[in-house]
Amino acid sequence: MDLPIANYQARRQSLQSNLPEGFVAILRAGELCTRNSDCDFEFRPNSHFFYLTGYAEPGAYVLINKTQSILFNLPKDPEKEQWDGFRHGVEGAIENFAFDQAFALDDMDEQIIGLLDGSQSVWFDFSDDVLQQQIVNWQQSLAKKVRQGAQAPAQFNQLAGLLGEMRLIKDAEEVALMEKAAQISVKAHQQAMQTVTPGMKEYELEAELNYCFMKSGSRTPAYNNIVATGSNACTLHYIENNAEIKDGDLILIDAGCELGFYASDITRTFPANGKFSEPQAALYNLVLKAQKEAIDTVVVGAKYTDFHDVAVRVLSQGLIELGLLEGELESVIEDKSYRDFYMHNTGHWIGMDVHDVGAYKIDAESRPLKPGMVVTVEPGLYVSKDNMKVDEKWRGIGIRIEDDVLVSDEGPVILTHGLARGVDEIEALMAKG
Ligand SMILES: [Mn+2]
Repeated sequence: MDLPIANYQARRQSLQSNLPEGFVAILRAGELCTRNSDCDFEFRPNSHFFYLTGYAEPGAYVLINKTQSILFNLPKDPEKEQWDGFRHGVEGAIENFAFDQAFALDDMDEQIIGLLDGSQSVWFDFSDDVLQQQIVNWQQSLAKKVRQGAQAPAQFNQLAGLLGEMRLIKDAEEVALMEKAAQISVKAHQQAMQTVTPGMKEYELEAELNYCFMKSGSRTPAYNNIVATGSNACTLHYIENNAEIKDGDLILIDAGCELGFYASDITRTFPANGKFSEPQAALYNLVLKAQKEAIDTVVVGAKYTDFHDVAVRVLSQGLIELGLLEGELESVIEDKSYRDFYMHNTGHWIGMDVHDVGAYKIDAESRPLKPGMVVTVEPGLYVSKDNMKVDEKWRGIGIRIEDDVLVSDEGPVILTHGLARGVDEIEALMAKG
């Protein structure tokens, strides 16, 4: 499900043409992480690293300079591979991944120190402390050899900013992959809606999601599944998923699969017994109105913050009309009293990471949307069960509706299309279950 190797090669070439003479960029896939004893967590390579290499083995490093890209990886070792699985090895890295050179990890220190000699600047992700320390060590080893004629690079530059900008704009193949991931997640949400019955545990619905993801070609969710029944939905990152689903509850599911290292991210909220109560439907319809108007604002040239502002305006107006907030619309927005019910932003970039890279502001200003950007649009309302300021009928209701939206010259494109959103649509889908 990965992209063609030529795509990763083209990204490295793009980096080579965008960075100055004498640059050296270094990235790493990351190491296996112990769960306990000799059992590891499932490995997923660092997204920046994978974006430039297409290479998913743990422990690997890549060095890119003006003229070549060099991979450092685990060498072939039949005995180790018998236990831990296939390795591409040094030859395989060159043959199958189009690197100019490759070396075994054991040779990395010596090779990198040699490659840094005479270079001007080293580019890496400053958030990676381990890599940062290694780079300082390599640079220092070289600096000790100046009297023998070595020339150590004197500049360190943040690579993450440039890669963030590259990854922010998705090409057609990336969009196609993201739409595929989105459509698997659509199926999983449909399955969950059609399977639920009061009395189930939240994790039983989570099982439906994971089953559907994996049966459809995805190896893993893109983030921890949220299956929150009743007032659990008011905990924004609820992942315990072990409560019993009660008749009359709304269930909020925020879940999306990862496919080819690209994420999808969907939230739906639906009634456990298949029928929204009147107060549930009133708040639901308000969130839906906010989502629809926000999505209409995801257009080329709009500011990134515009769709959030639209959602806040619609939600605030509705909260006043339903009697949950008092006062004039402008003052509710101004004094942020809507935040008692809506305390998060309306979306985020999405790509290889569910909360994807790329700056939200340029020169302290919210940036304009461009074709190829993908955002989530996810307004919600959360009425604490302990909120004594509102009528009892609203308490404990948590609702969010989230879709993934591509910015395009033809207007907003919902990649998560086809999933029931309206009250009638959801009830009809659940009745068929
Ligand atoms: Mn999201």
